[in-house]
Amino acid sequence: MAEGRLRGQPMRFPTRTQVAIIGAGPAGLLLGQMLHKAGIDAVILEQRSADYVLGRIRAGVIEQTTAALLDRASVGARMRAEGLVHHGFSLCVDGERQRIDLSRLTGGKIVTVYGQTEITRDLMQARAEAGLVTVYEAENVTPLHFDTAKPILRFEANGATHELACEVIAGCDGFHGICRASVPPSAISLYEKIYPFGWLGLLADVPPVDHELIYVRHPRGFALCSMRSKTRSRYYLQCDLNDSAANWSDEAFWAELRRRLDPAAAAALTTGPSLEKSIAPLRSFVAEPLRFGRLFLAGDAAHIVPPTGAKGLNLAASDVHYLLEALTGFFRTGQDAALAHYSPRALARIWKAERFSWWFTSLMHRFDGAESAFDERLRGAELAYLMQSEAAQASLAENYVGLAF
Ligand code: RFL
Ligand code: PHB
Repeated sequence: MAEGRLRGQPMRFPTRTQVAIIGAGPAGLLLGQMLHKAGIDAVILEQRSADYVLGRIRAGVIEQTTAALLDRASVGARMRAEGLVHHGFSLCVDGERQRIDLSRLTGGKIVTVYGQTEITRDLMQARAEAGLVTVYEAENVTPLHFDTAKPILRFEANGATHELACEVIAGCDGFHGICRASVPPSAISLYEKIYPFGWLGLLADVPPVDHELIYVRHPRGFALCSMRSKTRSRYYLQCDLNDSAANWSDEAFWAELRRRLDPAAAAALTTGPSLEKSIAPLRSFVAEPLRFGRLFLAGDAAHIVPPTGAKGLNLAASDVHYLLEALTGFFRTGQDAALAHYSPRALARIWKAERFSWWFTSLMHRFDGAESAFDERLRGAELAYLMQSEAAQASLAENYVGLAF
């Protein structure tokens, strides 16, 4: 693995590649690995250090299609060995629990609980073992000339300015990245919805309260009981958008979580010191299109979903699947036409995941004054329908395990 500031040594930076990838999150690393397997050369430029990227606590639920993609990329072994296969999860609505039997409702499908941090680590390791170049701590990365067949990435590293010539730029640089911001505003449409609350997350080395996830709807607000392993738990509480994690002692977090759980779960909850506590805002966002000449957006650079349906990382993976097909077609045929399908194909799946994530978020959270009494009654009816109707549960399950590519 090449690192811009590795032990302070000067290093030779690559000057040419087929695909220049910006961002070493799951989208960029998975794309780099899939391209490598397809015999296509790629260089990744990442603004942060590898340790910083690995320190971010994010997604935890992997769809079956994402898991299959990780297998295809030859990075699925540890996920298969250490990931937890989940056949269902629970909804807890105002103290009443209903199990959603994912496998029964979807003809045998499952999800795997395996942290984004671990996927990132596996991808980084595969990249290092294959001797592929990732420039960490690359500053002021700038995509240039992507409206021509000869795009360039300019960046700074080790105190000097460098240029990387390429044929295609993959913008895998997350929501705050430079790629989407480099597109002329007249060429892009942005669709956005901001929710009036956030999620306060806590990670702790305590056994999970249940062997499956519990999504909790409660008059005090949403809560989620998740996990990373049989000994590491991840919990979330709906919180005020302007709240700060510093306002929450561990004791206050556990007490509030206990209040929102049903009595059996509250009694079973094991508490302990937090390893991490942070607040994330909730947002729905889509950029259209995803292609601008030779610049392609993938993952959070192109779209954001609120985390309620656990779709963010999985959507990044499906983008990579479609982008890989476009790029392998392009490098095989040399024809730009092969690149045309990426944006419409990826967007069709993205909007379905946006719909599901918005629906599940709207259903499970407390909206206070942000909705009318009529809307509140409708939401109550929809929750009651979901708790009773197998057809409604089948729709939830179908979306939760992930729609087919
Ligand atoms: P990432 O993971 O944000 O990676 C983008 C990478 O690009 C780098 N970068 C740049 N590099 C060079 N030059 C620049 N100018 C750059 N600008 C940015 C960044 O440093 C970063 O390393 O995007 P990617 O790869 O598309 O992956 C998407 C997923 O990370 C994301 O969808 C999920 O983590 C979303 N998400 C969650 N999804 C779930 O399914 N379940 C969850 O529980 C969940 N929790 C979360 C989340 C996202 C969060 N964020 C973004 C605030 C919790 C949080 C806090
Ligand atoms: C998580 O474990 O971080 C997680 C799980 C399911 C979600 C969101 C987050 O819907």
